[in-house]
Amino acid sequence: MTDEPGREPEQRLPARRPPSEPLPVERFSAPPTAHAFELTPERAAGIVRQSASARWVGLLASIVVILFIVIYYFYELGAPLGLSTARLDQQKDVQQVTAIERGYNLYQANCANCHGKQGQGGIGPVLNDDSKLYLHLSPSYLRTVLTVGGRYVCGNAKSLMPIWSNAGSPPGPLNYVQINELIAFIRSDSGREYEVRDPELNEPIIDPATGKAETFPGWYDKDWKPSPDATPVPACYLGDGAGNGGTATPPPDAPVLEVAAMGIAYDVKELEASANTTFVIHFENKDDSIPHDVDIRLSDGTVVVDSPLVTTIGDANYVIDGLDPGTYTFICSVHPIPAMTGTLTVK
Ligand code: HEC
Ligand SMILES: [Cu+2]
Repeated sequence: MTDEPGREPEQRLPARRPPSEPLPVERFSAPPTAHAFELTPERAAGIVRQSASARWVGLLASIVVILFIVIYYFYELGAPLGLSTARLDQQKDVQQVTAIERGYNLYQANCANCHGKQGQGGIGPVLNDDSKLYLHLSPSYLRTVLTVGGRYVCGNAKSLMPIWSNAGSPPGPLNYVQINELIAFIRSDSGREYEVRDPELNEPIIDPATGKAETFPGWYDKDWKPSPDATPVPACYLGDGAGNGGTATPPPDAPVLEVAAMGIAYDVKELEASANTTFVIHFENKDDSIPHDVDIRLSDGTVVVDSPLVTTIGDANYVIDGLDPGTYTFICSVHPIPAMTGTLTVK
């Protein structure tokens, strides 16, 4: 509505009515029963019934409130006997899983070409190994190696492994969060499967053949304990004998077994030796800049012979004093993978 300027806006009050005759006042009267004070038995019973049901309502309401408090308490803090986990812990777990799944993608993009898709080793040493994850590859050690670079591992100034963290000098390509995600992935629970996620969309990658999300297992077995007589993992993966292979001169008449390594694989799977007789393993490394060796272990992992590494193309004679009869494993300590594992039978 538009008001013309200068004019008072119309007052919208109810229109006045002419005063009317006062209404005749009606008077009510109650029947005499309403004035009676005594209760009939039926009414008395009715009142008792009413108040009883009011108490019931009150009781039920209290029960509902108490149940709510109890249920909410357990919902927040977790039910007893491990029936459910606390909501806060659930949230933490979700965040941890997210970090691991991102760490997986970072690892595949930056590390897998040297350390292997499953961390089995390659140009770089094995990472996915119980005995290494147990103490050696601790979160703080991983952080240091990724900040200082590969030279921290064995003091090799020309290490192939660059600095990864942008906190290093010179700064690497990965930020603090990404380093944490890598560490979370390397130390992820080996008893669990995690989803492979598209790095860009952050959605699970569905395998068209099965219709299921692709998964990967964690690496770190929290329950793993080294056997009591196991040798601890050396600080430097090249071991104490870091060098260029065996130096011992074999006795002239000792039998010689030939083993070669190429493409991170041995060329033989089976070796045979006579019991209690000194023999020689002539080992030839054909992989440029990839260290290998031939250690001899029992089936439970106990090291019987710890041979020095041949760190690049070259060869070595490992002289082995007579062994007891039995079946042994010969294995590369840098790459304890099936391709670098074989059986030595001593008869
Ligand atoms: C160019 C190859 C290369 C790439 C890529 C690479 N590394 Fe390495 N890494 C090495 C080498 C070689 C060593 C051994 C250090 C040395 O003596 O030079 C090593 C050592 C390590 C070690 C120490 C292992 C031990 O036994 O102490 C860790 C941990 C490691 N790398 C993690 C990573 C992670 C995580 C990434 C990805 C962000 C990565 N590396 C990428 C080559 C590589
Ligand atoms: Cu090897």
